[in-house]
Amino acid sequence: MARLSQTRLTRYRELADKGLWDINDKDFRSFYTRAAAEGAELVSNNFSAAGMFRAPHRKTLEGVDIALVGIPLDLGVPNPRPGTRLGPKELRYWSLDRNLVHYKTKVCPFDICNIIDWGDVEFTDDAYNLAACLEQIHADYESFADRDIATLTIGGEHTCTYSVLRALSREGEEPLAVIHLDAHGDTSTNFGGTRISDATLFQVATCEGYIDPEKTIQIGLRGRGVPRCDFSRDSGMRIVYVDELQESGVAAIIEEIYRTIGSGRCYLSIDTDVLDCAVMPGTTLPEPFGLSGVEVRDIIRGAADLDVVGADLMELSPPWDPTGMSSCLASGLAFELLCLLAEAKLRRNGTPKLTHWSGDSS
Ligand SMILES: [Mn+2]
Repeated sequence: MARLSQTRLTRYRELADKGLWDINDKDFRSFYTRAAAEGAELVSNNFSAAGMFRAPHRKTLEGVDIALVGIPLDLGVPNPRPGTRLGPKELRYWSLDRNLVHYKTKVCPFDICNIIDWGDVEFTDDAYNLAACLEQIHADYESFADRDIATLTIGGEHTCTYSVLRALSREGEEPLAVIHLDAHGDTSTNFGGTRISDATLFQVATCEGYIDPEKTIQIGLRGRGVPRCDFSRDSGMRIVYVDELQESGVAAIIEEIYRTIGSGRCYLSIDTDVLDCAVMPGTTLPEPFGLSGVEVRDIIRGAADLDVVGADLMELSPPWDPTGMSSCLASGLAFELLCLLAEAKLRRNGTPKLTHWSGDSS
């Protein structure tokens, strides 16, 4: 049997004889070496040790740039596919399998911003009452907005985004511009007999003055969402049906995003059902003929020059995702969102700040 020469075997064995983080890639090596030295849990899947994307668990908000937040809610989901309340838990699990340095851009969010895993919004009192839950979300997100903390939210039904937009909207400031990726417009009226739901939130947010419909672009609409887009169209939102994206390509749609959003503060909201049902069965209202994971990824990357002050990934529904691959894909998109938020926050801050694992762990 042919064997490699002893000289080559010796060389390969020397190359392989490295410490865990002693990796050639200097960006990767420097971050992981620092985080390990600070006591970050970089290997184990123990949630008590490692937060979402291995961020430190913190409740204190002083000096924080970005909070990772779960909203485990599906109280307002009327169809027979509940389960989004389990979205944050499953995304946390899959987030531990992602690199923390972007493999392509070399961006490490934790080396440019102070990032915490704040945990989940807790619904203790009035947990059966959707309106009360939305008030709880609003109260928590006001504490982030008061400190200019950008949030990456993992849902949870899309209704929750209403409370986030409400908290981000400030007296005396322009209403937010919105990039909204979804199979549905979510601008219906009184759908299912309630004013605020995952079918109406962008209409209500418009009518209450939180978002500017003329600076809102809805991407990926199709199927049962199409006949319910009257308010989107009539109020001046830019609607990109999935067919337009698939015919003209992501680059052309990114140009439309910049043209619609302009240079002001904007929010990026992704409903997981914008993805094709074949790659995203784990969502409340799956729709055929949707976007690929790569298309959604490239839209997120394409938004890199916008002033994004918050982002979310909603409607992830693990009970309908028996292989876990919907959540795996969602975790990859969530990391792209984290990089996007961190770079936008760095521009607003002016100078980089570090995430620290050592020190205060309250
Ligand atoms: Mn939606």
